[in-house]
Amino acid sequence: MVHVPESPLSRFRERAAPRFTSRLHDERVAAWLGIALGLSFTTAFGTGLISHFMQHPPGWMVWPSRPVNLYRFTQGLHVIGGLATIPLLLAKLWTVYPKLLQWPPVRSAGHAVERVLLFVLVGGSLFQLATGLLNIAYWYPFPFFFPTAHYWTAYIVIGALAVHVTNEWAKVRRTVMTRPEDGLGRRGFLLTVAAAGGTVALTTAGQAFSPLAKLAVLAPRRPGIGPQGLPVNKSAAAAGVITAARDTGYRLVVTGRVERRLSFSLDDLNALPVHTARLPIACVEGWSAEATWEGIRLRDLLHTAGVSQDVRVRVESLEPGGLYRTSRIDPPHWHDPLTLLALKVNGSPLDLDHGFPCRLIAPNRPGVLQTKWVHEVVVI
Ligand SMILES: Nc1nc2c(c(=O)[nH]1)N[C@H]1C(S)=C(S)[C@@H](COP(=O)(O)O)O[C@H]1N2
Ligand SMILES: [Mo]
Repeated sequence: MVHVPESPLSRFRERAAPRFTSRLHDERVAAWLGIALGLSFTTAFGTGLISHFMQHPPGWMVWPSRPVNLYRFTQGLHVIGGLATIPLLLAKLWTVYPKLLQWPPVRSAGHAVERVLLFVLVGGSLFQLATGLLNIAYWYPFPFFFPTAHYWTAYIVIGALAVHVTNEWAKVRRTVMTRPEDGLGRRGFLLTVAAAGGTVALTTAGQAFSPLAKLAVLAPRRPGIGPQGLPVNKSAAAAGVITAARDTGYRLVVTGRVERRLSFSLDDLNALPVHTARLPIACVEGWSAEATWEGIRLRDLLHTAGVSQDVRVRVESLEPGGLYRTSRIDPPHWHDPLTLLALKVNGSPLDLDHGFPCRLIAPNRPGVLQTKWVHEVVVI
């Protein structure tokens, strides 16, 4: 027998190496969690891109105004699905963390690259879920602008995910296709994780789906709670518009590339033909709430002013500053008969917090673009 002298390093390793006794640190659990995470991150990426490009469409991109609830659905899926992913990711990290301490840490150049990418994937995923969660909680303990950071990190995560899936695909397939010899605890663990994700979804889905509103204990905002039964994101006081909005000298003007410039007092607006639309406010934060809006069709106003069919329009708020004081309306949206300059909601004049005297409401459009306290329509 050859006696191999123990090196101090190997002795250290032996003592430092934790013993991973749970069977749940195994490939089968990791594979199923990986599949679930792959699907949820891909969904979040797709719905996130929709949200980004609806808010910042490049010149050539035109979004349809129907289906009315499309954005409400994609953004609900993005936020509620993202929240439900948190327990999945934590479970996956717990399952695979023994690999973090594997020895030797790198076996080859290729393995080194793989590990670096894995750190990028894990770090990026945690970053996306954490910043998304903080954003819907209106808590910004970080120094960067959330939408920009969340948007660009998404590309890093999806790239690292694509490489990871390519590397792991064969192993995952093999693992999930073979029958395990023992079912010991794995099924129970996976069901527990699924139940945790399901519970998060169930207790937040009510922010978008009113039949579940009573269960929405984890949702920061709920339909039905707020003036006129609608949540408020930015109040009139926070926007600094109270005086301007209450001013009896208020006028709504239609300007820019028009044949006739128009100007209306609030009484003039109330004398115009009224139309009704049942439409949701669908906030980027995932909550949404439907309401019955009454007001003037934007297209009627533009036709009266005299515009060509393909113009774009910008609405301007009385709000003196802030990111959401204006928004652009492209032809599919301003031609849509449901796009209104609303004067009433749920049967009474708009609350100050919902945009009195006049707000934009249009189908299939993120909440941030449903400009409140509108006083000017500019044809561009
Ligand atoms: N002028 C102005 N309009 C605005 C905002 C704003 O900050 N300023 N916030 C928007 C956002 S983020 C949402 S979700 C909706 C919310 O409308 P509500 O408060 O009537 O529910 O208004 C939008 N309109
Ligand atoms: Mo919003």
